[in-house]
Amino acid sequence: MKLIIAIVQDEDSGRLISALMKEGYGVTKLATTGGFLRAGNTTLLTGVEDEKLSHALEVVERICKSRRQMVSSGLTTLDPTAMGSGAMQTNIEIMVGGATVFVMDVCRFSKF
Ligand code: 2BA
Repeated sequence: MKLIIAIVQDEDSGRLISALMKEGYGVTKLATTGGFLRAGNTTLLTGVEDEKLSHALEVVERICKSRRQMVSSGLTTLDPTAMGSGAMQTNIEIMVGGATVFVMDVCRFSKF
């Protein structure tokens, strides 16, 4: 058995949960926060039999879209040592998603 840990954008999470459950997978949703953007994202836990892993990952790949996002490089202006140094706050474009996925071996699965 494998545990899929999929970090996805909030916008995709509802459709992904529905699609996974429709295909018969169990899903647990966690509200998480990305370290870089400090913004909310969603982490889904899905335990799957080894032979279903590829199919489950195909569902994740089909649903989760990458999106361009503008972020402020405002850290420079929050840095007090930068005050008066002429440091400018600029916007940079990054690509977020579709999904960041970790697959782990499950040594034991129990329901009590
Ligand atoms: P965040 O850490 O908020 O990152 C959001 C997006 O910001 C990333 O999208 C990436 O495009 C960009 N980014 C992250 N760190 C950067 C940096 N040092 N410089 C420039 N741009 C940077 P994704 O790569 O699609 O990641 C989406 C979310 O997945 C991340 O949100 C984080 O919550 C998670 N994630 C990504 N890689 C991870 C890893 N190796 N371990 C744990 N979580 C991870």
